[in-house]
Amino acid sequence: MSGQDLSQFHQPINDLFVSLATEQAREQWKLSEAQMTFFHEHGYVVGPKILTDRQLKQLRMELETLTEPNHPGSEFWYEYNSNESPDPTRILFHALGAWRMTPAFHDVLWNVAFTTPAAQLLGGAVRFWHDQLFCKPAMHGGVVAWHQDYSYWTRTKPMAHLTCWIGLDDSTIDNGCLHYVPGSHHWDLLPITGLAGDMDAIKNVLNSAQWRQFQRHVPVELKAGECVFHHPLTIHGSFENRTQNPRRAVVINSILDGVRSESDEPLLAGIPVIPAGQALGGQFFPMLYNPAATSLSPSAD
Ligand SMILES: O=C(O)CCC(=O)C(=O)O
Repeated sequence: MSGQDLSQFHQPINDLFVSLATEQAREQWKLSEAQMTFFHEHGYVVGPKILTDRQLKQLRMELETLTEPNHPGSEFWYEYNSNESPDPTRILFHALGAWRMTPAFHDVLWNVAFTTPAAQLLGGAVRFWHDQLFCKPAMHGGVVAWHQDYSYWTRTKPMAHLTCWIGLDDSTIDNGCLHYVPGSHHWDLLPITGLAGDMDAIKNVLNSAQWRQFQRHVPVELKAGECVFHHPLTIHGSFENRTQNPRRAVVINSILDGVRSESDEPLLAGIPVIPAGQALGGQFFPMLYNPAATSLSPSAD
């Protein structure tokens, strides 16, 4: 069923999120020096609560429509897996491209509460790479196996990428919150061992020192609307949802402006090629925030 492709709009459509703010107003969203140090040391850092209850409610409502396979605009997904897990009794809903279909998933990209810390962690202008939805239904939600995000993104260079994971529900050890291997962002890039299904597959590609470090992985429990940022090499994964409620999340993957295509194939399914060597930009990779642009008007591409 056809809908409007919201990727043609490079600023928010509604006023649910604040997208423009003075430097002074952005202060409240900035990570402290201690948080920045923690990120550089451990490869992840818990950020602020970046969604209000009203925003959460709207995102959850839109998510419900997006999980119906033939909803309006479903032709715009880059990837859509009602269950990415190989086990039909363990469900992992995983989809890329929601920003093109519904207003809140579109507008959340420009949320100052996200763009401000993202610019600090990237060290400059924040450009959009893609979004992801990860949802584990009540009682039988599947795992997200241990991985490094950049192993899926080597078609873009240099590695100057950032992931922001935002809970749409409280995430806990019991419902399958994220776990990180602190310090693993200093490791080399490991081979892909699969995204859904096998939590043990990672063992096959770790050396003995990495295996020892891996066993010290830590859970990050968050309240709904809170976020955690991680480095593109930080090993992370999440276990099953064993609770009576869903565990849903939206992920914003961003890049430092200037990251280039490394491929003459489409970088995401169904979009035009950005030839190798050319910086990402245009309709599908909008600028989200450029701290060097002083104006309060929306930034141009
Ligand atoms: O939501 C999850 O459990 C996994 C998220 C993830 O792997 C990611 O954000 O890269």
